[in-house]
Amino acid sequence: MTDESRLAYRTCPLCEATCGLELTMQGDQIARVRGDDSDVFSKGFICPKGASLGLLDADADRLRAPRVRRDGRLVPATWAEAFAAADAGITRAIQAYGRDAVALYLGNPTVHSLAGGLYAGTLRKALGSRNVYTASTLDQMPKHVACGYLFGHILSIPVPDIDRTDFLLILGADPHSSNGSLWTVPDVPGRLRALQARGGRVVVVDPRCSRTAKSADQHLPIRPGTDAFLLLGMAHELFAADLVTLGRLAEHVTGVDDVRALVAPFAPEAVASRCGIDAAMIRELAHELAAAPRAAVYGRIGTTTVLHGTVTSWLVDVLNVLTGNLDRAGGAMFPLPATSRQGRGSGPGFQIGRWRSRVRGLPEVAGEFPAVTLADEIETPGEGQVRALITFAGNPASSVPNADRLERAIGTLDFMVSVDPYVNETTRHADVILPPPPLSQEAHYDLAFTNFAVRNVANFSPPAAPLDAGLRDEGEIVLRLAAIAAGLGPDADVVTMVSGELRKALARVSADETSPVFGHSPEALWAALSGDTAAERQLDLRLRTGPYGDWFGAKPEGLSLSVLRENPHGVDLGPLKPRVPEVLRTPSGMIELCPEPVAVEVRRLGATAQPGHEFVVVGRRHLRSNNSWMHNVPTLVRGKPLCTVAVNTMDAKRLGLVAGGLARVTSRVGRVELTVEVTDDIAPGVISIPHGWGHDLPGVELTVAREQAGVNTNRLTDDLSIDPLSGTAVLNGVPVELAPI
Ligand SMILES: Nc1nc2c(c(=O)[nH]1)N[C@H]1C(S)=C(S)[C@@H](COP(=O)(O)OP(=O)(O)OC[C@H]3O[C@@H](n4cnc5c(=O)[nH]c(N)nc54)[C@H](O)[C@@H]3O)O[C@H]1N2
Ligand SMILES: Nc1nc2c(c(=O)[nH]1)N[C@H]1C(S)=C(S)[C@@H](COP(=O)(O)OP(=O)(O)OC[C@H]3O[C@@H](n4cnc5c(=O)[nH]c(N)nc54)[C@H](O)[C@@H]3O)O[C@H]1N2
Ligand code: SF4
Ligand SMILES: [Mo]
Repeated sequence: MTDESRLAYRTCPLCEATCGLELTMQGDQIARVRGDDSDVFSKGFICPKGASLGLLDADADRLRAPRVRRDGRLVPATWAEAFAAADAGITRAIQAYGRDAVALYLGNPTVHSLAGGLYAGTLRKALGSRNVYTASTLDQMPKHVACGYLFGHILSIPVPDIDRTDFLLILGADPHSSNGSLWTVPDVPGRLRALQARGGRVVVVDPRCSRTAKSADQHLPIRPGTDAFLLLGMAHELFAADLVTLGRLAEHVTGVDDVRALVAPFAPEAVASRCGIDAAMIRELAHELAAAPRAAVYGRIGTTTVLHGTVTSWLVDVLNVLTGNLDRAGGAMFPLPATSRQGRGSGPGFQIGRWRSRVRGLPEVAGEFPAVTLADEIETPGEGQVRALITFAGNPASSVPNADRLERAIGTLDFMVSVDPYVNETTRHADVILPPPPLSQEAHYDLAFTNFAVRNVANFSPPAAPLDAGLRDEGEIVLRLAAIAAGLGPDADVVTMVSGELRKALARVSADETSPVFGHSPEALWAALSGDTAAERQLDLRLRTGPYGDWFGAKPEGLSLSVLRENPHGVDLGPLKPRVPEVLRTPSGMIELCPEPVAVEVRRLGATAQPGHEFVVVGRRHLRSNNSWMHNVPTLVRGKPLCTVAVNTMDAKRLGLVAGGLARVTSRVGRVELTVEVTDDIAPGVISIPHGWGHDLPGVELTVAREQAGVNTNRLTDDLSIDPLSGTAVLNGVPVELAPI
């Protein structure tokens, strides 16, 4: 190592907050990580995960060469051998059984990288299989469906304008721990404090008194899975007390009277016993929301990964609309990312079920099937049975309900290839593992989370260090898999392939009369693009033709990749601005407040019986953990074990459970045994277990994580239990039995 050190700036890709990091590079290694005080968005904020980027990159268990299975063992191989093996396995499966026999699972980190943002779609298209699965149906798909119906596009998701609001109602989210989700908001704690300091109020609805709930002005414990009832009661009260004020949106909303009729059976008295919040409180909350000058309702994991996820997610924005808070400063607003195209105010709208899954007949949503049904498609014989699997940045054996069953199913596949840096619970079953480079060696631009950012910003991070000899750029790895899936073989010229795609895109924009470069010659555009790689040139095109772009010279002050390179701390594009009606893509050009598929579910909800389980399990997140894959960083897992079952004090006493002792938790599908934490922070009848643990399976090569293995809570969650509209797994509110050991 040399003494010479230099600073490099980059956007943290580990969670949705997109903090700016300042890396001190010692040679090509990260010697120190700090929050970038000059970052236009995060202004120096950092969390323990971002601070561990150097350790993550240097992790000794990170694969630095591909692995290929030989005689049953995963052994190091050259890239040529690995791609040849991938080609043989995928081509054989397609030729023998057809394209649907090859399933694709796209995991959470695919939305945190340029490789995923630009090329996951290329891989999907090249594969042409209906068996596409992603983490979305373990997460936010209900929000996509609700917003698809309401606003016409699955990415038109409003976010609370935290810096200007006076009242924030948070349901089923703990942004103090998660740093925000579908809400890109670096330094949530600081911004919430500022909200309170200017006289605003924060109310948190959560069965657990989370870190966010502790910092809030009010915490309302709710029975898991019942937020829909609370929100229906609030909507009922808004109508009953004549508090509905659409404001500027009045001429852009249809279906308000239909919603009034739909919520009629859900008076606060009728829903109180369902959600465990009393009627007077529900009324008060509705009045407070209506009275606040500027307010926003926000729901996350506890409102999506539940039985009525789509209805609940829809209600969140129904309340924003009914109180006149949608699309106004300080309310719930639509960001306008630098790489987006502004719309025309209407479009084809949104639908689900254009095709159905083979075994359970579940509807396609956004082109994919529910992750919970992957095991069915692998296990059930017949035409179209899944025989091979590609995983890209996913750990489904850890993340998907009824994990034991999915694990067994994955073990029976003819072939599996994974793009992943680790040999973990999932990839231990792979025949080929293709590792991406350390994060600091990749260029980064946040294509996904700028869609949900509370300020419009743009940051580009060039690689902080050159690619290690022996590694491949992740984009190239994914493109090569796409070429293999397309039948072009393992040695296809992928650079020419993407250049061809880029030239087609240039031809399209220059022929599109709504594009700012309509009529330009594609050749001239091609010559004007900058970027060291095809990915960077693609990014340059999107930035330059985007809403803040330089439009290839027409707006000389506008954005381009070169401008972002000159501004390593990012470019601030200002606070969010109203976007209705331009943002809408519904056929009517209106906000369609009462979509019939959602209304059907609401009517059904009224008729459901009150379940009588003694215990239900919910999840939680910890600042030092990140889903299933960051437990191999010693500084993050040091100290008290994070994977425990939290039990209410009274429940513990009654069952004879003691802090630090062991409990057995049993559900319809499985059983786990883990350490008990006794606390008043969780409501009686509810227990909480974090996900992403259980690293002690045979063959897992995670030395540190193995020491603090924990158990996989998805051995309890039930693959038969889903939100009917979105197919999203029920991860919160799962009935279980609890007993001491
Ligand atoms: N019970 C329960 N289950 C849950 C949840 C819950 O709250 N409760 N949460 C759900 C949610 S919200 C989500 S998003 C899913 C997440 O579940 P998954 O989509 O399975 O993703 P992760 O657990 O984040 O695992 C990421 C995988 O990508 C690999 N990886 C990390 N970085 C990179 C990279 O840069 N490139 C590549 N190619 N690979 C990389 C890791 O080694 C790991 O294998 O889990 C879901 N499962
Ligand atoms: N540190 C850290 N940050 C992360 C992640 C991580 O694993 N660790 N994962 C990232 C990912 S993939 C995602 S999707 C986001 C998720 O971001 P968040 O949604 O903020 O996730 P959680 O921290 O799990 O908070 C969910 C809260 O919902 C509560 N809850 C459970 N069931 C219910 C219910 O029925 N009703 C209500 N009202 N509340 C309920 C839980 O008690 C919990 O406090 O976080 C992201 N950020
Ligand atoms: S909050 Fe998220 S983006 Fe910010 S440093 Fe932590 S992991 Fe990175
Ligand atoms: Mo997630």
